[in-house]
Amino acid sequence: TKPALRVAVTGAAGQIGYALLFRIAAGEMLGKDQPVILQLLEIPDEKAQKALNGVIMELDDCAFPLLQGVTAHSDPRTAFKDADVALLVGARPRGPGMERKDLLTVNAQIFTAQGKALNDVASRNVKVLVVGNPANTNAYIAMKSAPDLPSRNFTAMLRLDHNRALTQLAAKAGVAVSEIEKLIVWGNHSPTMYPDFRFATLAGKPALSVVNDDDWNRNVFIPTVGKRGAAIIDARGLSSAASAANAAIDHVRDWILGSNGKWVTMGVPSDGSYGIPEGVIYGVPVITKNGEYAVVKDLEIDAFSRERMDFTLKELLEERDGVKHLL
Ligand code: NAX
Repeated sequence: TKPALRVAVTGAAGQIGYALLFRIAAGEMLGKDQPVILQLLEIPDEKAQKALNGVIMELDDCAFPLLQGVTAHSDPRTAFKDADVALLVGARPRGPGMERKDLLTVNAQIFTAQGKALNDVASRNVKVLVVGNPANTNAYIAMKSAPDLPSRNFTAMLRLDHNRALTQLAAKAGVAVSEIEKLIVWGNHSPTMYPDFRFATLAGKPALSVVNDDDWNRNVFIPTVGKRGAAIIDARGLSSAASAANAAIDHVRDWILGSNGKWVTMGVPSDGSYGIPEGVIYGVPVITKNGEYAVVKDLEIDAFSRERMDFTLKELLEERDGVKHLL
């Protein structure tokens, strides 16, 4: 059998953690033949640690054949030790009366510390996925705080937005989600993101030949995908958890095991293509193979798309400027 991979998960006692850990332990993220060790981080707070212990008791009670160990941590320097994969889910949510600027600042402190810890103790090829919001900027901060690790290994989660867009397009076109390829969500994981189906195919046919409805694109598709997080909170009274965990699994599984030639969306540090300044963590189409991703290049960007892509970029640059003095 293969040697176990170490998967660190932060915010492990939170609601996404609860929807995520059991699926990782069941082999849904790294493969049904891949043993795993879970290294779980929570804040030192007594209640959080007690809740984390309860989650571990339930993991124990599943007797997962692939789960070779689980440890609880309150310090990122022990949680990230030798980690092969790090899922940074825990973050400070916006509290009452908190400005966006304050949110950026408290999270910058968390992700600076976690980036440094990854830099010092994780596997030299650790693959990092940031889920905790503001995800792109948190990933940027962690990347900047880990100069000894490859920047390309720091990614942010746009996959939930990608999956949401797949379902909206499938419903409009009357096809199965599995028949859609080449969908993209550009930019920031925020309502400014730009879901783009100009290159998509439906069962091999250009999506634009089936769904040629500019009004639907502008006034239904883009806002529905962009505001889906808020719609879930409104309906459930809680933010997306199972679908977020599912997207995290999709993201890491495809990154490590490959996307079989299909396009998937990942937030990755820009290499300068599409006019996105180098290093900005931006959602782009990628194809993954053998543990690496390659950005799909040279797609034509029309005037409407340029405008949308610059709009979401502007927000990311503002977030970056807001934390510059802390890095
Ligand atoms: P919860 O509040 O249920 O859980 C978060 C957990 O993280 C808590 O148990 C908390 O104690 C812990 N935590 C906070 N700071 C920590 C730190 N410094 N180290 C370790 N643990 C820490 O939130 P949940 O619903 O699980 O959501 C987690 C994050 O995902 C939030 O920031 C949320 O905004 C973000 N999301 C991101 C999505 C995306 O697509 N990128 C979608 C879903 C979700 O909204």
